[in-house]
Amino acid sequence: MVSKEPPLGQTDPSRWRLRVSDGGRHVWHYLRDDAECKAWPQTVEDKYWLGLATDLPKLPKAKTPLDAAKNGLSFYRHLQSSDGHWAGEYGGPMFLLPGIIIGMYVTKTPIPEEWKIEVARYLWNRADKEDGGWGIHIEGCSTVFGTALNYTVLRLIGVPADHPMMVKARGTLHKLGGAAGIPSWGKLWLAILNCYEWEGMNPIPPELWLLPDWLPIHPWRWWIHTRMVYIPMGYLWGRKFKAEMDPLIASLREELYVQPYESINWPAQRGNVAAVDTFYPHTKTLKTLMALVGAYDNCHIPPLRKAGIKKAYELLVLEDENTSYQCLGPVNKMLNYIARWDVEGHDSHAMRMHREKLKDFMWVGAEGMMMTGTNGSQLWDTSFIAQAMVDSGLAASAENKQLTQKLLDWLDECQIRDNPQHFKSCYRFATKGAWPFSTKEQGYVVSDCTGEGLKAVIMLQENVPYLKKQVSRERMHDSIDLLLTMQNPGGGFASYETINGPALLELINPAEVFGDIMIEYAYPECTTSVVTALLKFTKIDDYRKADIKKCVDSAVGYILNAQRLDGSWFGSWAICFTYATMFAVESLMLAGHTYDNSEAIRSACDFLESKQMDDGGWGETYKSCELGEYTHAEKSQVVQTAWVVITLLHAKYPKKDRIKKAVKVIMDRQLEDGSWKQEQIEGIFNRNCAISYPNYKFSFTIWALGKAARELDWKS
Ligand code: LAN
Repeated sequence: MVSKEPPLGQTDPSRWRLRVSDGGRHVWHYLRDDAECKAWPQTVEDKYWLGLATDLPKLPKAKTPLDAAKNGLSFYRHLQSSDGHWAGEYGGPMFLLPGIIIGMYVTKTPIPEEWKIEVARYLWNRADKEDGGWGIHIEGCSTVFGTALNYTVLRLIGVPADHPMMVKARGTLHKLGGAAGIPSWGKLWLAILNCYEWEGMNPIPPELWLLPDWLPIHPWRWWIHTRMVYIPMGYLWGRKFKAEMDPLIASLREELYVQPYESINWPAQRGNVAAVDTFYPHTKTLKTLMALVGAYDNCHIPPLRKAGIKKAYELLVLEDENTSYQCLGPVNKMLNYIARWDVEGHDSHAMRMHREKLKDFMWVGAEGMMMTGTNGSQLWDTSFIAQAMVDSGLAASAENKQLTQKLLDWLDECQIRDNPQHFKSCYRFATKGAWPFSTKEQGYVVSDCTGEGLKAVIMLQENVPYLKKQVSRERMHDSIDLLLTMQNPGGGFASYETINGPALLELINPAEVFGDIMIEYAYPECTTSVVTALLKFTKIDDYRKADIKKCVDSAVGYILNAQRLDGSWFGSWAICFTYATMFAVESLMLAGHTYDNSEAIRSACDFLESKQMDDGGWGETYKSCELGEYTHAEKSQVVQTAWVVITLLHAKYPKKDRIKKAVKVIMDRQLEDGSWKQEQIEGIFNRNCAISYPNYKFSFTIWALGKAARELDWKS
């Protein structure tokens, strides 16, 4: 570490409170007033996430897996929010804070003092111990993308350029070639800040939105995250938006590059992306396309450009309104924010709403304040603990009654009842009957979130006698109807929509740092989640039985097809093979496959067996996702060990001693208060960026322990 103290100091951690409202919306508040602090005491939930001592009692050491599960839950119940869901720190990516800080700076939105202090502390804590730079995510090596942008953030919030931490980070940036070689999304943020010239960027013509919908490359066919980001990008590029010049920006222009700003040949930087940053290099197709679009741009037709800008703006307004200004994710949130400010200035209703909803993305953790990957992972985390509690029998016990009731209330409230307000006009998929990933307000369907939400509700309502059947069959039918429309011709399910564009579109993926982002793909995790939900539903209801059977049969065909020769499934949304294999085996088991009758299950078990570590656990790193090859972690991980225990129990794997050894790993790592320590990062997206799911170390461990307690004989 270059300096012993964070550059702007630290706020008083005892003044932070997480306020939960409106169906899971969570916002951190800093209380300056002593009386207010007293009137609103910190909860265990607040303290836990802030990294403060929770002072929960030591529990008697668990001797059996069931006791360990109970101890786990007796800790984890204290983290339940007042409205019934579980909140959590959804950090990991290191390219999000720059969006919010640059976005607020260029729109002259005041940045609260406590944010500045805690953001600086976060970046200080997260700087690479050796070189002082930042990567694309918290476990990655330093890159130009991470270092140039986070360096910029620190400067914008008031850290001086001669601070030792900045000197070191700048040295690393310059060694990597300076900001000229930043990937295209970084070029965009710097151009918006007026620290990079727009001619240094490949064109993003908003006219694309004027093309007829039937064209195979029309952006409505792209993966939703990609197109929702390229809408405001198109607007801002079309407008050549840039921040008003000031002395700080002038200074950054000199700090970020290895040569004087004025001497940089900007058009030559379009294809300049540092080697450390490149995950998916520009293809020949993209280069040719960019040359053509560049030629068009030189002689573009102004009324057409104007119409493209207008169309992009209309679409982003519809997105804001559909999501109550949360937006699909943090990147389009901030780009939309800037675009709206450009048109409406500071004081419109839209800008006030947008400003309010900035807070949802700012999370304070033990290391400081970060911007999160979405406005939370509320539904996702809550539905797993619900299932873990039912599967382990803990939901039915008297001491968990209140907690379980609140949990169901929240899941009930979270289901989306209608289609989006603006629907076909902005190419949205239906949402009636959906469960989202985070909150109802954010309002997007995700296939597996709907699957997990539905499963959680069915499991609670059918297995916990004291709960009312709050979610009616009609509402479940809405979910079924929706899920059935999400299947792709090959039987698989994608994330937010069906696959709407040709795979060849990947050849024009312009974001060098991500892979597989241009269209939707069928994913084993999404498909298996939907299959298990459908199969659980058929056990309680006959609705659309024949349609469900047909859907499940072809989905199972897809799952079997997606199995690798070594018996594993590749995970796209968490790390990695252990994760996807868990989902796949559960769904195959529900579809009638067993260890005895199914080669697929046996080979999955063989695969997992071959990766068991000496201590009995499993551990893989994010490199598995990047390389497509199982990559052992140095040490086994409780979360991945729990996934495998669940898998092997589903499979009825006969070598019980191996499972028991793994269960012991989870038990041995449990702390005296019933919790588990945070280990390596758990999640991934777009092949190359890791993301944290800190709640997994509770939901899946409790689930594995509870399930093992019920299904294995612990007397012998
Ligand atoms: C997520 C988080 C949840 C995840 C699962 C539900 C786990 C998955 O099974 C389906 C895909 C989904 C919904 C998903 C998609 C991509 C997201 C939204 C993220 C990984 C969280 C952050 C990420 C988003 C793309 C980050 C913003 C960056 C951009 C590249 C726009």
